[in-house]
Amino acid sequence: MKIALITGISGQDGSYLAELLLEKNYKIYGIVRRNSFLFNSARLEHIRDHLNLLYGDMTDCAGLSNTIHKIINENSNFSIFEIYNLAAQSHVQVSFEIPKYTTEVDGLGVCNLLEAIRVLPKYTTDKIRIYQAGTSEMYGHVLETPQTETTPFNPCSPYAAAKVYAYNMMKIYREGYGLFASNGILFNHESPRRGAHFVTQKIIKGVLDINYGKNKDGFIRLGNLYSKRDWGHTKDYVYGMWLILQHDKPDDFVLATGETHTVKSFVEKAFLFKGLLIHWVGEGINEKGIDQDGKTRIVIDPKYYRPCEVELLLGNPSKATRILNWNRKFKTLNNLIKDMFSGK
Ligand code: NAP
Ligand code: G4F
Repeated sequence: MKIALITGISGQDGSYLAELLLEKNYKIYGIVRRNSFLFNSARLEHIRDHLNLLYGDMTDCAGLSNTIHKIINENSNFSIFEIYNLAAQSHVQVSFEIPKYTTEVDGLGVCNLLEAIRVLPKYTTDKIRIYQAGTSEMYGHVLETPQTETTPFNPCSPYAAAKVYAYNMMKIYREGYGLFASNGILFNHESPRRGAHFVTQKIIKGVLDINYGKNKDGFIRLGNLYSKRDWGHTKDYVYGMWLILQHDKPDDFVLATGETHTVKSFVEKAFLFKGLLIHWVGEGINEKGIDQDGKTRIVIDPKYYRPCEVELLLGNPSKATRILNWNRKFKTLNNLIKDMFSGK
């Protein structure tokens, strides 16, 4: 019997990964944070009855340890126990506002998890595999393009610094204690379930609101239009996470599309889906996106600028393609945008 624990199961990636593992007949546990209503269940409603959800928080080491013991005790005959650590304060700009909290969850949270596993008997740890949700943000001010598994990290946000710590802890516990501990280095991935404050979803929802006359201003406020991102579809990336843990040994893998686009280009493509052709006037904070009828659709709001910006992300996924046979179903940025508009 295969069992899995997903931290961050209520998030974008967690919900798609849970669907994938259900299809593969895993018994799934998930850690959720209590909130004043119950927990954030919006992305899980359709599969809620098939999941075993437990309250927990990455900052609570005793709680994590108890959870892992409980799962092992409930499933004494398990063959493999896969742990996907997806929980994080995942917004880069927010990490500048709450740097210590971000470090505690995204960095020290991984130490808490690894320690909870390390102290288990060897015959148990030999059946545990851990995936850590590493990120292309770790490359920061990039030192090489395209970025691969050997490109040095050069983080430029509290979020990225915490993720580099977590990445290193995974390697240390792999090399030092022999744990099956693998890092994914995932480039940006999006979907209809993407959080509303990430740029792609903000643009898609903004275009839809304009289209349905729900946006009184008639325009979207954005920050840096010139940063470049390697955007893929989340469904392809959670499949890659699963493949990483099916490999015969623990290792680190880049998952990316190998294409990069500016935020500006994403804006143009998204508006074009609804028949609006955007051209640009002005410079810097006065730059505007105007449609074919002369209506302003994009304005710059400096509040969305970051203290440090990752200007260029472009990943080379050839190691994952070659070793894991990872292939993407969503081949183009337009495929992704179309699916995000579908809202499903
Ligand atoms: P997301 O939608 O923001 O989901 C984050 C999840 O973490 C949510 O379930 C959230 O719970 C949970 N969480 C936050 N703080 C927690 C805490 N203290 N204890 C326990 N759970 C906590 O992020 P995502 O896009 O699915 O990303 C999943 C992981 O991949 C994250 O680690 C992210 O940093 C990493 N990553 C994402 C991308 C990407 O492009 N999406 C790329 C590379 C790496 P609530 O629902 O209660 O908030
Ligand atoms: O959508 P974003 O907030 O994603 P970002 O910062 O690349 O981080 C995401 O991808 C990482 C992987 O590389 C993950 F690790 C991380 O958890 C998260 O999922 O911003 C993308 C770009 C940035 O350059 C930002 O400055 O869009 C630019 N941008 C321009 N205007 C904006 C906005 N970003 C946001 N969120 N909101 C804006 O109004």
